[in-house]
Amino acid sequence: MKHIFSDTLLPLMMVFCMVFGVLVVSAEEAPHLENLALVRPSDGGALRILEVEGRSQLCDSSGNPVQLRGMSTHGLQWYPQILNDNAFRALSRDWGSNVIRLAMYVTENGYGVDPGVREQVVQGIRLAMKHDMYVIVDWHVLSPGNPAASEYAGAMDFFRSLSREFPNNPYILYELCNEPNGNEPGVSNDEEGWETVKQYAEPIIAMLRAAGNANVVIVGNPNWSQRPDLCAQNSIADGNTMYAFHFYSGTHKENEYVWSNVESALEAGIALFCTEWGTSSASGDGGPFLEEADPWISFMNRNDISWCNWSLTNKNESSGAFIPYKNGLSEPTALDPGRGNVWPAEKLSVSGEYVRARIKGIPYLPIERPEEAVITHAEEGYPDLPCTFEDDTRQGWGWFANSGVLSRLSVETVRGSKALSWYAEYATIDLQDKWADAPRLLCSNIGIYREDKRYVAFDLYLEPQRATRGGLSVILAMAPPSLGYWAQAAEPVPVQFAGQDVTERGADGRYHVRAVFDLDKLRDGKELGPEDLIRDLTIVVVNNGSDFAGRMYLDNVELLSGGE
Ligand code: IDC
Repeated sequence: MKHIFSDTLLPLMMVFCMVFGVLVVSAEEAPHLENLALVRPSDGGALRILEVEGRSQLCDSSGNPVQLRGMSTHGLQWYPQILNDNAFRALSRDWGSNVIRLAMYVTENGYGVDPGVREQVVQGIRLAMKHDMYVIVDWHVLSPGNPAASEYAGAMDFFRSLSREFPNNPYILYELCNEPNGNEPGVSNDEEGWETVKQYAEPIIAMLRAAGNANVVIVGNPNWSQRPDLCAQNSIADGNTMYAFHFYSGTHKENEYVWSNVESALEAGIALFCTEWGTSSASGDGGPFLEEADPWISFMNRNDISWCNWSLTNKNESSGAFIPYKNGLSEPTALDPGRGNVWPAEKLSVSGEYVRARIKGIPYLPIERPEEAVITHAEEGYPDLPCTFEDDTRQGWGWFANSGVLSRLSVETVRGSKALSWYAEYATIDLQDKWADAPRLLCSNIGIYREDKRYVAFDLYLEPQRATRGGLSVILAMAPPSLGYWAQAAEPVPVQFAGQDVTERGADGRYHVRAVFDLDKLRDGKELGPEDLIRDLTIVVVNNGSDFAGRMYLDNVELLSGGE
C-alpha cells in the first residue's frame, strides 16, 4: 500500500492539486520543518557527546547525532497538574516530543521551601520513562542569580539522592543551574562570573561520575544563560557535559547578542543545548513573536541543537502553551486532557499551537481564532494619593497585563462617593496559582514614599450577583526598587461570605471592608524605610473557595499614620 501510494498516487495527487490550485505544500522554508524522526530513548538509549565534524554533538548510544525537541514545564510548585499520564502521552505521541524538561524552582516557594517538590520531579521522570521521552531535571536557579548562594545549598544533596534513586538512568539529563545572573547575590556577566558557575558545577559532576552516572549534564551560564561563549573559553573537563543557552524571540533576535554568543560557542566546538526558549519577550509575556522564532528554529535544526520550549502552563502569559483563564473571555485549558485524549488546537494558545508544529516538524497552519473585543476603560488620569476617583478618572490604576480579570474599569458611585469599579468572576476549575484568575490591579509609578506613615488603607465594596460560600482575600503589594521591586503585606484582608466571621452586609446588599495593611509587617522579613520609594501599588483579590460573581468597587486608597 505504502509503495503504491508513494510511486503512483502521490505524484498524480500533486499534479491534481497544482492544476486545481489546492495548497498541499506550505510556503514555509524547509529548515523549520526538518523532521529528523526524533529518536526515542527506547531506540537511542544512553546519550553521549561525541566529536562530529570538529564539533561536540549529542549522540545516541550507537553514535548517531540526535536532536531532542520538546517542552519545559512551568514551575512545578505552581503547575504540577501537568504531571499526569494523559498529558505526557499527548506530548509524546500527538506533539511528537522526545524530551520534557522538569523545571524545579528552588526559591519562590519551590524546593527550598517545600522539599516535597522533589516527589513531583520523581513523578515526572517516571511519566517520561513510561512515554518514551528523555527528561531534563532542571535545578531552576533564577533569583538570586548565583548558584552558590545559600538558597541553593541543597544542590549537591538533591542530585546525589536523585541519581541514587535512578542510578545511571539513560532517560535523565541533569541541568545543574537554569540561569545564573546578576540578581544579588549574583554572578557577573564575564569570565569571572562563569568561573563561579563552573566551580559550583564541577563538584556535582564529579560526584555523579564517581558514583558511576554517565548522564549528560547541562550547565547554565552568566546573564540568564546567554553566555555559552564564556564556557567555550574555559570548559569543564568532562566528556558528557553540555552548555545551555536560552532566548526569548521577542527580546533576543537573529544575529544579535545571544545569537552571536551561541555561534561563537558553536564554532569553538562545545556542545550546546537550548534548554529553554520562548516565543514571548523575556518576561514570559508579550507577543508571541513567531516570525522572530523561526530563524532560531532553523538555526537549531540545522545544527542539530536540541531544544525545549517554555512552558506548559495555562497561566495568562503568552509564552504559556495553553489557553488561560480570562474572565468573560476564556476558560483555562485543563492540563490533563482526559483519558486517551489530546488537546485540540483551540485549547492551545497561539504559542502552543506553533510550538507543537515545530516539534513535530509539520507546517504551522494556524486555526482561526475569535478576535478579542477591545475594552474602553475610564480615562487613565494621574496616579496620586489619596485615590478618591472624584475626578472621574482611574487615577493611574489599570489591569496588570496578565491579570485573570481584564473587564472594563469604570468610575461608578457607591454609597454617595465615586469609586473605581469592575466586574469579576473566578474560574470554575481549581487553579493551583491563586493569582491566575484573580483581578490584579496595578497603579504604576505612583511615586510615593512611606515617610512617617504606618499603613496603606482603602475601601473595597463587593456587590454580589452570587456569593454563597467561602470568601476572598485582599492582597497588597508594592514595588520598592530598594527591596528588589517587590514587597507584599504579610497579612491579607479576608472577606467571608459564609461560615465563620461572615463580613457584614450593608442595607444596599453590598459587603464592605476597610482594608488596612501594616507596612511594618511585610513578607519575607522585608523592611520598608521612610525614604524608600514605593513606586507601584498592586491590589489582588484572590478567591478563597467562593463562587463570587459580581461588581467590585475600590475607593479612598491612602497612607495613614500610626494614630489614625
Ligand atoms: C517566568 C514565568 C512567570 C514567573 C516568573 C518568575 O514565566 O510566570 O512569574 O518566571 O518566576 C526565564 C526563566 C523562567 C521565566 C521565563 C519568563 O528561566 O523562570 O519564567 N524566563 O520570564 N528566563 C528568561 C525568561
